[in-house]
Amino acid sequence: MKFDLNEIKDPSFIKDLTIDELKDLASCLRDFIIDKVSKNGGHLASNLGSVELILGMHYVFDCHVDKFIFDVSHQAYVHKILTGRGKDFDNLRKYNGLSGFASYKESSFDHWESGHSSTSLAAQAGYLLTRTNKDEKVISLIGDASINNGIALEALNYMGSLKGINPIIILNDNNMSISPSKGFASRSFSKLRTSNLYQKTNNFFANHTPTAIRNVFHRIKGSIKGFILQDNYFEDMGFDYMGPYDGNNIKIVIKSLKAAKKLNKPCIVHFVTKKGKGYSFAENDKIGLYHGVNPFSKEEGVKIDESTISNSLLVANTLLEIRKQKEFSLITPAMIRGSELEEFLKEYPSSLIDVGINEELAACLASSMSRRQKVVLTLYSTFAQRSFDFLLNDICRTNSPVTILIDRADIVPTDGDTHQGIYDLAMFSLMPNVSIYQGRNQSELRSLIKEKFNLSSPTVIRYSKDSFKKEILKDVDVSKDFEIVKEGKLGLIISYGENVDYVLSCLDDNDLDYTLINVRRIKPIAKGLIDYLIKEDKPVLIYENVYKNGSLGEAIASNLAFMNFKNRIIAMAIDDNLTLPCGTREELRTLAKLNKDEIIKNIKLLNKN
Ligand SMILES: Cc1ncc(C[n+]2csc(CCOP(=O)(O)OP(=O)(O)O)c2C)c(N)n1
Repeated sequence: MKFDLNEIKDPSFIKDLTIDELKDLASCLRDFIIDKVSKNGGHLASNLGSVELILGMHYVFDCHVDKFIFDVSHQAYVHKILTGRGKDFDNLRKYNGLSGFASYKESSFDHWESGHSSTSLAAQAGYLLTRTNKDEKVISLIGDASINNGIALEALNYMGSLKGINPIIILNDNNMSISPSKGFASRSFSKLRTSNLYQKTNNFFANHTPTAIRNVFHRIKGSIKGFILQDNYFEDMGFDYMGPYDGNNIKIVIKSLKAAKKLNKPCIVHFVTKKGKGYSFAENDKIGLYHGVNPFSKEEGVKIDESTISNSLLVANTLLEIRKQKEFSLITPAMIRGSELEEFLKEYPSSLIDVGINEELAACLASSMSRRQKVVLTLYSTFAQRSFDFLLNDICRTNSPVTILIDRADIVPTDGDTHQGIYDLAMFSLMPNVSIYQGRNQSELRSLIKEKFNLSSPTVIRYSKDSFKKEILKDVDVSKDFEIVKEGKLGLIISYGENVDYVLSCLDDNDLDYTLINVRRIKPIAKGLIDYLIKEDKPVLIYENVYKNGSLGEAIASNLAFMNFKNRIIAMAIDDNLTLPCGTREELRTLAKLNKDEIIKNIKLLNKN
């Protein structure tokens, strides 16, 4: 049977389908997802792996009454299609297009938007505590890596102790985060998963037996489970545990979800799925290449562009260079793939610590380890927010010499407002003892990492999610905190990172006679910069791609105000309350009034009486 997924307006129709028709629908959904993601990029493997689970949720529960909560919500494409958004997939992750995550704006069937991992169980508790219709079920879908994060475990612990709220948690266990999952719990799942006899018996009973026999099995199952698996921490936390079941078998999924629905107790239904199911390249992927992808050829699979190099890889290569000379530990929270640390892992496996999706743990660990050895911590700007207290209280307050590498800083294209790198500067700006750097290009970035590596205080080095043509890198003298890129008579323009050359091209193309300053140290404000501005005594414009509160512009303006500076100061940054959706960097700069037209407009204002 064929389905036109663009025509689906409401998921209710699936309740009338036979198992064979549901299998056809699953296959159609997979083809559709592979096709659309190959054209637009997006989260591929997680969506392919969870097709039957989400079909099962919509089959067994009623999304008009019940609330579905997707963890991260990177795997919610099937839910989007079934709730009427199939027709919008040509604009997936484009400006004004469909978000790659659940979105309140997009649909009244999306009850939790996060983009950040492991919040679904807390959200589920919130919905259950505020429920007025006692027939409403609240069901969360969470991956095996995300359930091991601190907040997820806190929510489990909390919900397990509550009477009468009966959460249903669907655990989607593919033994993968982006790369293979980490930690004790992952080993414990793996014990559950690989107890083949147990799983096969489970699936057999879920699939074949009438309810009465299944109930008998359910009763004796505890002792089999105890014998084979010894313990199960979900049960210790107050949940009824069901599974593990084959989560890519729609018949089994439906039967087990129906059983969970009837149970009326807090329960976890554990499904084992195949990440990337239905697309052989993704099924065979061991490193997470198909977790999130850029557009690619369906026939050839994802190809790595050898002519360019991302900032992430450049940083990883620089760390390898340093590691060859000097021992240090490198901590990453589940981002071996995103931070391109595969080579580092291969060369120095015992120096690379992957703590799973636990940014708080990563930062706290970095602080204590740094008391005895050199530590580098890599974090995406947006996920660094999760570790705010540990960065502030444990690393910066204590002046611990941790090098913190902030990837995906500044405006981030395509992922939307949950993944922007525009807040970390404000966050670090208020922390004591920390120095914050950014390089104008890859040569500068590499030199900054090498030069600032041995500082005895917390050091942040930011870089964007960008790739550049491969070229021979130069050693740049970064001992000066700022450099004059070009001199002009009418005023002074200050920027940092790749924005320096963005502004430079704007000045050159329009013959604007202004001095351009590349700042390498953002905090404390580059040594000598304020004195230089006072001495020059000209209007100043500061151009950044971060949130205005806590920006360099704000810091320079307040410093100059204290010095009784009389010239005009304009700070171009992202205004309060503006969040940046999906789009190219240029589209987002335009939305934030930070494109070249706006730069020119503001430069003209500098000298206006
Ligand atoms: C706080 C936070 N850290 C990191 C990420 C990046 N991230 C997105 S999905 C993902 C892996 C999730 O693994 P799992 O929960 O097992 O789901 P799967 O994708 O395997 O289905 C990671 C690390 C994130 N979204 N949020």
